[in-house]
Amino acid sequence: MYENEIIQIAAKKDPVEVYKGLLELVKKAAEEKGRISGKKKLYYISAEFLIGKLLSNNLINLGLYKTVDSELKKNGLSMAEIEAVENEPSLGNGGLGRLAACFLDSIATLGLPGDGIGLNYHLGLFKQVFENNLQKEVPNPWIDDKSWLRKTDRSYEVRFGNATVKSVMYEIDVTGYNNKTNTLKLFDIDSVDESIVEGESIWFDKNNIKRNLTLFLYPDDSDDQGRMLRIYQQYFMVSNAAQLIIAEAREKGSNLHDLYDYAVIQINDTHPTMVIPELIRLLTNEGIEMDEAIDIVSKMCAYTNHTILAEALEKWPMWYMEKVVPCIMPIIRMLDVKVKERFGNDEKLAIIDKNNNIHMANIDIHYSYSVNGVAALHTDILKNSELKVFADIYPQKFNNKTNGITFRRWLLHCNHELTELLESKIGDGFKKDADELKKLLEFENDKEVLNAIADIKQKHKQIFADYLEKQQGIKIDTNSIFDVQVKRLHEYKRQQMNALYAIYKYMDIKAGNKPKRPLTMIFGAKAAPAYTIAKDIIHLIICLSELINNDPEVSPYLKVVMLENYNVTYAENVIPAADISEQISLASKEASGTSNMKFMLNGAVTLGTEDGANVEIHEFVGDDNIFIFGESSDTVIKHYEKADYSAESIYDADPEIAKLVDFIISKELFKVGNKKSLIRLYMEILTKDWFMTLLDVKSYISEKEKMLEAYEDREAWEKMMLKNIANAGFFSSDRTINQYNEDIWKLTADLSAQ
Ligand code: 26V
Repeated sequence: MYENEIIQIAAKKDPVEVYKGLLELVKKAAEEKGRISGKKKLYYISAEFLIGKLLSNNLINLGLYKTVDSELKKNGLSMAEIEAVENEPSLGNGGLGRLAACFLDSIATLGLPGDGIGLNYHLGLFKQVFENNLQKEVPNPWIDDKSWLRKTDRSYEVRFGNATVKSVMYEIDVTGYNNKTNTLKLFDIDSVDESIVEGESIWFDKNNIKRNLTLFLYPDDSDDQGRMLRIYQQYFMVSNAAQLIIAEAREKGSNLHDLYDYAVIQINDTHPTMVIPELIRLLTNEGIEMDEAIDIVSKMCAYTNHTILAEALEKWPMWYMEKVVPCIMPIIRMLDVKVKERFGNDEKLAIIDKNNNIHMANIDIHYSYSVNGVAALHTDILKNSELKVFADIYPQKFNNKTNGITFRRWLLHCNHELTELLESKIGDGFKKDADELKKLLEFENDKEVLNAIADIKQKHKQIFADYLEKQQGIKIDTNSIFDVQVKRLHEYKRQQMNALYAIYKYMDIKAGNKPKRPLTMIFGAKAAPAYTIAKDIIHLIICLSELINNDPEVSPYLKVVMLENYNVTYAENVIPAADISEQISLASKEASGTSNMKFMLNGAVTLGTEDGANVEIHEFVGDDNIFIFGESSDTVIKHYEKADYSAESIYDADPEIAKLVDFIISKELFKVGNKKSLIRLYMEILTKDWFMTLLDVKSYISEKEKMLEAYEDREAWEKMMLKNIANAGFFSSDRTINQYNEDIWKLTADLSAQ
């Protein structure tokens, strides 16, 4: 298919021209595959879709990758050169946005009619640059003539309190693997003005909605105006979604009384919550009685919770909402009154609380038919503690859907060598049925296969080392152990604990204990612009890398690397190269984690707490193929309940721990770092330590030492790698999406392409 076109495109030789040729070809091929159709359709509404670069992925899904790759080679080009032309859109913060992108891939691959709905942020999330060992945020423009966006003529009016805007809808094709396509629909307005951004910063006039509405993803919300802008964005997204859903259902013959037979909405965290009142409003405008409208909408909406952190559960002051979205306030009030009529004045169940704050998650839980968590432990915690009051009144609504990742991107695309090895040993059934990876277990004692797995890892360590050198000019030793922690920066994820390990190791080497093999500690993380302590932790890590990497006594044995602007592309490079996967959140706090699954699939071994999906990974691989440490979630939850955790008493009682913490304010670090920032972080850990770093730091250090020792038994380690790969099948997002469909969406698959 398309062979002649591919030959002609590859012959252009210029990477930009080749890229553009392939872009058009993919768009055409996707169009010719046809759209997935069906009476009932899923609308996956999400403020974030962290889609990554799309060219390779689309070529794989359309079955064109091999032809393109070989034609490029004939012309002296590499796929990597062509991929480098594409900008990576940064339309997400982290796990939640990347999950949405993996889900879209699986939905299309399974032939389910389902589109993503979101916003077309012009400058995305900020791009991270390091200056004076500190994070600085600059805009990340991505839209140009090389992007995948297609402008449509769909447009809706959206009314705010002080302005009315007209939307434009863009589309990006979502190709299914060997299947037809769905679309990601991104709404925007024509009047957005990138020139209002001040210089190379992320500052802009927050008042002018017509010019800033879709400028950035989650602009700094540390002030009222920033928070209000977020409500503008959210309402703009869902009002467009609601109008689109009604229009598409009508086109298919709905009389609106049966809207739930045509559409199901997955609400990705609370950001799209206002779709509930907005749909109710639109249906009543169409003459449907209020109670019936509520009933229809409740039968259409399902909500996914992605965090139990109280501070991350959105609640908006009523006066914001009155100002920004007055149209839906009467509906929200009424929804609140109905809850109070039915359940009394229990504050925990209220939509509008005594302080006139609107609790978005509570709207979702009362007025959807499904509420799910994203890993078994997370759902249990929701049901048994965080959302217990709700689980008691609506037990039938609560369910678990353990997250997953798309194997097309996180294996086929990012690790061609491993994919080929698997194909040659177990056939290619695993690409559609991930459970078939289990067949690899037959080879657990096969030296040739074990060596091949180790060789592939080594090859990727080299590829990553070259990439890192090109990106940041940093050289690393490919014979060292690659120990990787890449994820958003948050105290609960405890990058600071990993930094304390670096301090421990530095001191140990200084004391004369030279490790058998060098260790390369790799971090990648963006911190929210207003999250001071997170930025202090980044500062500490960069300072440690400066100190350690420049110390001739230590650097042959230890290196610390902070990846600049960690993004999907960086992830695709570093994950196949990792030996150790750091998943060290405070037990009970990480809802699922998804990088843990990506690392496992690529043969890294997990060093983790019993948190999120680590618990399920542990169950699948067994005690011998994972390194677990730290206090249990039950213990942690009890500490919070009793408020009896004190970092200071641990510090006082244990001089070894005190020594590590004290190093944060040592003269060595003051020499390379910012005193104020380091002292602030030191005080935070000593006097607050909300996420209990010092509770687990000792068991973390000893488990990590055990793991480094285990690495030296090469054959045993290779077996561990194999067992991790072989047991990763459950974590395919195809499995997750099948479960969403069977239990929640109940869509009929369009299998006409197969
Ligand atoms: C949001 C915020 C916003 C305000 C300040 C602090 C804060 C902290 C965390 C969040 C998290 C937002 C939701 C989220 O991204 N959750 C992630 O979802 C992933 C996909 O389900 C899951 O794997 C991660 O464990 C979870 O953190």
